[in-house]
Amino acid sequence: MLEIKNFINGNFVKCVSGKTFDNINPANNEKIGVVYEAGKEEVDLAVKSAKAALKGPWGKLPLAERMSILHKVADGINARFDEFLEAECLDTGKPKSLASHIDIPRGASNFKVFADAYKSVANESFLLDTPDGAGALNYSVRTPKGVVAVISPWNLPLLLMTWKVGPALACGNTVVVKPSEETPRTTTLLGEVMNDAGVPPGVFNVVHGFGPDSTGEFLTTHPDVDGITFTGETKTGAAIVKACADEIRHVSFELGGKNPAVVFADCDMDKAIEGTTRSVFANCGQVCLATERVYVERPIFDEFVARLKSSAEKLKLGSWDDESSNMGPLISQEHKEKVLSYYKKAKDEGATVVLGGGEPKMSAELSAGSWVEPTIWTGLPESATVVREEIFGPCCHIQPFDTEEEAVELANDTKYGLAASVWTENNSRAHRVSAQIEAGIVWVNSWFLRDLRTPFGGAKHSGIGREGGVHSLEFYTELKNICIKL
Ligand code: NAD
Ligand code: 6OD
Repeated sequence: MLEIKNFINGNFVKCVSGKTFDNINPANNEKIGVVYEAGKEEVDLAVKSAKAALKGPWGKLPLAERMSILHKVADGINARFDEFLEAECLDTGKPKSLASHIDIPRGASNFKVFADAYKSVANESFLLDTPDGAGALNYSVRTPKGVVAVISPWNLPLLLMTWKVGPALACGNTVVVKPSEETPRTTTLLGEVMNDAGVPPGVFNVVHGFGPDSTGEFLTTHPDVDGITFTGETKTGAAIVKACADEIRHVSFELGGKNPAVVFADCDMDKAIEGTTRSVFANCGQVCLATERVYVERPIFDEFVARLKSSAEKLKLGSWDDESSNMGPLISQEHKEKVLSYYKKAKDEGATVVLGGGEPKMSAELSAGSWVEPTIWTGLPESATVVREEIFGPCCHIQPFDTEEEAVELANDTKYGLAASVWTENNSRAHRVSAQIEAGIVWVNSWFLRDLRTPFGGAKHSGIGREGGVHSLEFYTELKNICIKL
């Protein structure tokens, strides 16, 4: 049985309490490893190691050397691509067709992109007139924030963790990462890659465990943590803010969503169906950017519903290593119960079930797994529970609309503001509608098309701050102005 340990100061360690929890494969609900749960003592050791490493070799490395080490980290992930792939797929159940195209390559490129981006970032300077005529020179410099706590979710474990660790290390910080308890493997494997790449001990640390009253809370309340970057549920974000309020912790939050797709009658229907099939069902709907509300202009409503149904019917649920499978299970039995409770609620509240709505029949080896059917509803009012709450499953509700104004209003009628997709071949409309949608990112005629130089984050309840490209500098560095009287 695989033992998954904490990674502290360059070493893999168990924990003084000896406390463990199970690592489960959600495709068949079988135990595939044991994870050592970090208590207060291990979290303290990890934070202290990170603090010491800031003052040690990492803090003193010339920029070019730091960036070259981060390139080696990316190369190290790619060199062990198959190991990362298997670890990610066993933890999540996701098909390798998905993880080999998205999760693992992005995990590697998150190090290269930020290392390259920060080599040539300019800072501002201003000459100030002074009464004596000699003037003063102001210029800004950026210094690392310090010890950064990275708390990551289970849906895209390596991708979302490295999306934060990459820029944090590129900016000269050190990190203590707490991956989701559901998906500890790839973060742990990254410890080996860090050692091989020559990352000094203490720069990258991993502590395993849960949230409240466990590793996550011990980390976010540790007095030597300088900033917390978190991806996860909105209510967890709120709990973290409360837990670290007394210490005035800097936070960067990427939170939940209830993302709309707006499909106009002038769209290219083939593209809209292909894109919406991905945006609703990819990763079994467990993508924060996923579409759960689809608004379709009335003249094409019936055709769109019929075609999305037929496209979703072609999805093939199966084991991660089945080359033909393109949909995995949900992350856990607990999440399956949650998603199925929404499926039931949709029926109770009067939905027309266009597709799915229950549990699929799987083969004997997979029958104990966390599988649910891809599901499409129509006919619910906007007040229905499944139209308002984030489900994080492979499902959507489709609603007709009559005017552009109505479409924008419907899209914005949510407390969330993470992402949206607009499907139209009318360029003016694309600009006009995108500008009015309250979201951190609006895709036109595409979905999850990522340029890592661009700002990424959520409006409203979907987050605090933006990361990506130079925007990550705002969180991962302290910007200081130096004023020299001439
Ligand atoms: P979650 O909030 O349950 O857990 C995320 C992480 O926080 C885990 O590591 C967990 O152990 C930890 N945690 C939980 N409670 C904590 C506490 N009190 N203190 C410290 N740490 C704590 O989220 P999840 O279920 O892992 O992920 C799904 C959610 O994440 C969805 O809501 C989804 O929309 C959101 N998400 C958002 C983005 C984004 O970019 N905006 C990306 C991915 C996922
Ligand atoms: O692509 C990214 O950088 C990113 N943060 C994606 C988030 C996906 C949410 O599940």
